[in-house]
Amino acid sequence: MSAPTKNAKLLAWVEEVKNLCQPDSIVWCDGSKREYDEMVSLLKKLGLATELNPAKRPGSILFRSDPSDVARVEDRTYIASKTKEAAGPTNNWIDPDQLKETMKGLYSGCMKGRTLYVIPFSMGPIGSTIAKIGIEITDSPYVVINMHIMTRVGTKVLEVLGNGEFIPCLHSVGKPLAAGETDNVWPCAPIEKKYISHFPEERTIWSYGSGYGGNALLGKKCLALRIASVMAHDEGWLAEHMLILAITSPDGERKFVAAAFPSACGKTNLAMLIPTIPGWKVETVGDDIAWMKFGADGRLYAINPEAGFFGVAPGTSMDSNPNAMRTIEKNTIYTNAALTEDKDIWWEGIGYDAPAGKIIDWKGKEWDRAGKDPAAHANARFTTPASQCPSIAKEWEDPKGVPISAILFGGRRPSTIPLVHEARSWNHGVFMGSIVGSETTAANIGAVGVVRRDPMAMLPFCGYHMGEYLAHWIKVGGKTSADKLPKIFYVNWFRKTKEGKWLWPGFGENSRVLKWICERVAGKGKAVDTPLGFMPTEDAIDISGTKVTAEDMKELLRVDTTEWKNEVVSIKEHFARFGEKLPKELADELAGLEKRLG
Ligand code: SAT
Ligand code: MN
Repeated sequence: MSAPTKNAKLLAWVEEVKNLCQPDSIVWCDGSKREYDEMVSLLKKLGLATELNPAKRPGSILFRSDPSDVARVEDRTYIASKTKEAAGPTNNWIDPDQLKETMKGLYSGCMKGRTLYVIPFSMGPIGSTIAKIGIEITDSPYVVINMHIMTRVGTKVLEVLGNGEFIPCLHSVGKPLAAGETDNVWPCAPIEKKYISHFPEERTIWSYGSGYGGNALLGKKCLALRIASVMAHDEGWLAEHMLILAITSPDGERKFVAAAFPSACGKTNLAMLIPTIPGWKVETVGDDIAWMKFGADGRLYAINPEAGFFGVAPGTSMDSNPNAMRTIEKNTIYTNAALTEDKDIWWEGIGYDAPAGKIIDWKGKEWDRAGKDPAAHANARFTTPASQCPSIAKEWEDPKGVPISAILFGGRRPSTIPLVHEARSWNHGVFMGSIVGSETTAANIGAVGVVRRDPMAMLPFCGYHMGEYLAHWIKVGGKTSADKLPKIFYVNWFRKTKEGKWLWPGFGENSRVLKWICERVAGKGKAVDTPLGFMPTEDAIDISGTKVTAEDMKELLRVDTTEWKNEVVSIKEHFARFGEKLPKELADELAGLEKRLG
């Protein structure tokens, strides 16, 4: 096939990769439905994809990955900047020349027996000034179909690219085929040969050995967060691990909110929330990544650079997230879910018992219902088009983005952190983001109640020194007037009583907290000044019709000075990691908090 581009840099790169990886053939992806269907047929023929019951899940397929290839591999993920210092204390670093040497050895001949696919993709609406173009070269048809859903793929992207710049993303599953050999199981390389590598100065990504999620769909965490965070730093914007939602009050006032939570804290659920307070409406712009830039009016505008949702399946049910359940009714790729006898999917926490009959677990074996092993992998995923989401906001593809009025930070904190508090200023809000963390629970090995700090939920996704990243946040706040900046809030849906009972019902009831946040943004909303920042008065959050008592509310909003003094000690340890690079403004915020605590 002749190449559908004249971009010299792109043509030269494809030629170079072809010579290195030695594929049998090259296909330039056009992003069409026909191409998607052809890939699906191929994957079904190989036995890698199982077609689901068209009466129940039209257009949907199930994959089972290799048991070693089920999640992102953080300890095999590298930021190979020129110096170790540039990658900072929170990233794995290898000298880029050395890493390239090693990886070239692995890439050499790695696509033998396979097709090399060239996937032109746009992160963000095609042609938007905020969007970025990447080209992923991969030998995985599974990656091609997932990229079709998660990004905007195809010939149109090449037209917009012209002779311009793109981000090269090289991917191989790392499993060359011998003559006549075909894949009969999910192809990947053993863990010690997996590398998810980023070369931030060159804006380049090299991934080897994994076919799964964030390791292989290189537009997502690799480009849209790790590389984009470096570009955002240099160009004066923000690339963040945040959902974006629209919220409309009963009087029709509409605002946009972005929120950063570490993994497993309910970002997708919040993005698709159905409010329990009458008259309020929440709509979804994105569930994982936000790129935010200043508009001509001095406000921060956000786009969701993705086109689909790559969500965790277990725990997703008509109770926890009905909008997600409706989104995945059709045209969805499932990975590592269980398969029922009538060819539907099932997982733990789907809201109903596994149906009668044989269930095939995520490893492809008949599931033992009485046994200890789950039927679906805990990180089983759905890949589904955002356009199918019933709560999708009409602006979700607006190339200008949506103006952000509030930014929320949060994590799982059974104690210490109140239900909600509001920053006094931008810098104070950056401080709140910098101390985000989740407490380990009985489910984790090691001490219970230890806080794992995850600044802005970006710990695994920041492509450079975390101290400099925090300094960048401070700098962004100086680019416009304070009244134009989003207000910053810290939320905690996970506070418990001493007896271990949840104090807050969560899910749709979180709309009650969002309502107070909207009121604060509008200059209303009753609040008290506390050492932590502004907090709602005990009657400010509407709890009518819930099981939350006035006593619970008191506890949810309690600031325990002893706990907070311990928190300060823990924050000091956390900040010490950044040494000289800790912005002075954050040290000042910590000192201010310590003083206010008395
Ligand atoms: O596999 S991904 O990195 O895309 C998803 C996740 O880890 O949140
Ligand atoms: Mn994520």
